[in-house]
Amino acid sequence: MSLLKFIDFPPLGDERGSLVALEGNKNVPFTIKRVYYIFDTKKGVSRGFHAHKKLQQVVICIAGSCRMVVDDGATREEAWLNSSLKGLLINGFVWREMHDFSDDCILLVLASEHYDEADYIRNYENFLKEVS
Ligand code: T46
Repeated sequence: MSLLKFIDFPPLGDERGSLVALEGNKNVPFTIKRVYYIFDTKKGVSRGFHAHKKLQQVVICIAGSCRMVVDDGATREEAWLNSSLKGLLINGFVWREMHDFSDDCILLVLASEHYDEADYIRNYENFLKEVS
């Protein structure tokens, strides 16, 4: 089974334009406790390089594009995020990296938990030990 679990968010648009609604426990499969966005990432910079233990997140690229890598310790997969109509669901114990941000990239992230640095695994060797 692929690690790349995309959720479709059909636009509720009309002749004026488009709108997407994100609702916890409806089209987002958890209660949303935190929302953050990543923008203005500098040229050539990659982000992420960590996993979470408990946290679930949905990552939506609402402008521009970037390349997302996900890795469960056995399989590594990647996909371009470039649509505001698709969210990538990332569950616990998945290593993630974000590369090749376009200048205009904005990633909107919905998270199942409040920020907790203790939930991060920021070292890849430790991550492999935890998942093995
Ligand atoms: C993830 C990817 C997609 C906070 O204080 N509160 C927050 O809610 C977050 C997310 C971060 N921070 C602080 C911690 C760091 O000092 O903001 C700084 C940058 O965070 P970090 O280096 O973890 O950012 P990214 O872009 O590497 O990763 C983030 C999320 O942390 C992570 O959960 O999955 O985006």
